[in-house]
Amino acid sequence: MAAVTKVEAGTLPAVKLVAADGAEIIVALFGAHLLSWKTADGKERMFVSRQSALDGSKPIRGGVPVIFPQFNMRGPGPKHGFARNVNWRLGASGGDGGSSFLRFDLSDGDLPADVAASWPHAFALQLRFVLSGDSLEIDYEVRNTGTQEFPFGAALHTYYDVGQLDATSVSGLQGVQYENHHLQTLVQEHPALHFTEKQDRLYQAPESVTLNTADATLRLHQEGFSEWVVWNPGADDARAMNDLADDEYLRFICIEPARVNQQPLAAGATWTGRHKVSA
Ligand code: TA6
Repeated sequence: MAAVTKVEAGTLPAVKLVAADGAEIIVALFGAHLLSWKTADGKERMFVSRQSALDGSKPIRGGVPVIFPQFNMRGPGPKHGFARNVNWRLGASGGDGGSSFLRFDLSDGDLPADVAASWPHAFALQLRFVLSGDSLEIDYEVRNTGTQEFPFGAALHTYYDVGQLDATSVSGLQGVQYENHHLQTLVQEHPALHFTEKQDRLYQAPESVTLNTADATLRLHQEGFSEWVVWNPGADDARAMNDLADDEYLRFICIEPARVNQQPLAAGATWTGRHKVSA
């Protein structure tokens, strides 16, 4: 039987799900933010900075920030949107022998007045974290509950604990077009992407890529999104970030299923994105 308990992360209320096989996740209500995913062997798969705020004063540095309604500065609102900065509700939880889940909800009625005023649309978001064996699936749903279309971008800004950056690579991107942080459009030549300097790339998404680290291989699969964003800040950007210790960029990379450009969602319509990570 799966067990669901209330826990605290820093001062943030969070929910812990332990599956029948011992795999577990911890999700903060602030941002419906996944803070930890341990497979049944006890191995932590997510990275969270030891300097991250865990008190609701700013976004959490690590885990899985939920991006909505804009990616980075690709929209008129705050960087990466507001969904990672507000409290969600635990909507449901459960499990049947093989898999177990937590579901979090956020709709316009949950927003603080200033946020609601800055984004005056009727919407309902759902995020479902499903554990089954050595896989974690995150199902992301955006519903337009209003009478007019709205534009949105979205992402699951996943920070993986890679242990050792210089032993890490991402494969499955050979021949795929990407835009780098100098806004150049290029095609990846090499079978594997290594991390010897800052990387901030938007790839036209193949459905699956593989993350290879010194001691693990993770298969990442996405549906419904349009890009993979691959990011590591490198030494200089890391030094400039006050919620990341100077050496911590050596411990993580982000690989994010994303819909980087805001695109319209018609009144009454629903968009779904799925991200499955298999160890
Ligand atoms: O997804 C990569 C990215 O857009 C980078 O450009 C970098 O800024 C990163 O997100 C982190 O953004 P944050 O607002 O969390 O500092």
